[in-house]
Amino acid sequence: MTILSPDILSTLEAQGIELPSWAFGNSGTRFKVFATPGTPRDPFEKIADAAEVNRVTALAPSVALHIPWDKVGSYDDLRRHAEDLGVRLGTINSNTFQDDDYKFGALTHVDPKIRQKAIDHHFECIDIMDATGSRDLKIWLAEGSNYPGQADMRARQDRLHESLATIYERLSGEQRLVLEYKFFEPAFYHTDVPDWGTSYAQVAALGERAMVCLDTGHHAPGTNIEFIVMQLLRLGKLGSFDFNSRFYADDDLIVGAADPFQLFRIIFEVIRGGGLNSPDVAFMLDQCHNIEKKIPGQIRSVLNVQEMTARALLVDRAALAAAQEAGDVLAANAVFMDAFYTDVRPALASWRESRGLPADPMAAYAASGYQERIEADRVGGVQAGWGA
Ligand code: LRH
Ligand code: MN
Ligand code: MN
Repeated sequence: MTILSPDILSTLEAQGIELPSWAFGNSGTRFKVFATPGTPRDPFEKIADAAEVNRVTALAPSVALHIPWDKVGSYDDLRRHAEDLGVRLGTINSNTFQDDDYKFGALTHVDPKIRQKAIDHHFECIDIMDATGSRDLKIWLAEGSNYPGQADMRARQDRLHESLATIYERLSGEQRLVLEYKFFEPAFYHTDVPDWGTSYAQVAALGERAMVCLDTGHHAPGTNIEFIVMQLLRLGKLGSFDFNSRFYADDDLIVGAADPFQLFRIIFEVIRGGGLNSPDVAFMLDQCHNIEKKIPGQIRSVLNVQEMTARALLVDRAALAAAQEAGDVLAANAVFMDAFYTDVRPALASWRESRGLPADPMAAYAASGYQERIEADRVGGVQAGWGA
């Protein structure tokens, strides 16, 4: 007898988590980038590594690209390569944070020529989306100022709106724009899109196909992230997640590593708000594996999301509602915590086996020989992009 009902299992079966191509490249802190043997040398190898994660978990059907880190001569070839390996190309992430011209801003810059350059970069990303069949253009802006008085914050919001509107108009069909927020870094005084409210205000002014991206590592310590999830779902504006975990700032650690209970609470609100397996809400990872091996790091990550989803699906919602309505504080909390404390790992392992998947995907990957093969074959890997 499994503790996971057929309903829960079919919900879990439909779950898909998008992997970031840059998780497979070398990355680090600003102090040191440790080279990892077997690191992909081009986007094709990143896709091959991502496909390994999907092969042992059936949880990761798509891969997000970052431009220009993942520029290739032919996106048709990259798309076919992905499809041959059983995955597809997902979100296209723009990058306006590694060009000297953007030192004082990109989409918010005072100089219209610099703004146009940044807009043109997004047009290029949309052309790539047309070739890859990607739906989402994800924009994170490293824009802001370091010193009070340095910038006209209000004028920058106005220019941001104009630039985003120009980019938004270029989208076609089902394509969407998702705007990611982050409270600081690289700017340390003000950031132009620091919080969900600003992202919401900007995307609401664009239209229906503009949504907010919530990166779980982008909030001040102590922020109630699940409240934001609830609110954005309530407003119909939660477009996507960048999942990772953090102890201090934007640590980009394995999701669920720092605070599994927070991940549980977030996923509970996703379920409550109808966002689980909804086409409107993309589940993505945004992580860097600086010291651990990258492919198992990603396997661990998607398994953590699956495990917390299973636990959150176990919450007895009827009992919870009854306790809430009765004002029974302790009973409501107990219902919630019972689900969180349930060990679903044995049930998930036997369910995986029943679907022809490895019961323990981490062990299956380790035994597959793939890691040894890439370490022997690949020399001179590329960085994830931070220093490239
Ligand atoms: C910014 C961010 C954003 C970038 C990624 C590499 O901190 O979360 O999503 O695209 O990191
Ligand atoms: Mn992110
Ligand atoms: Mn980040």
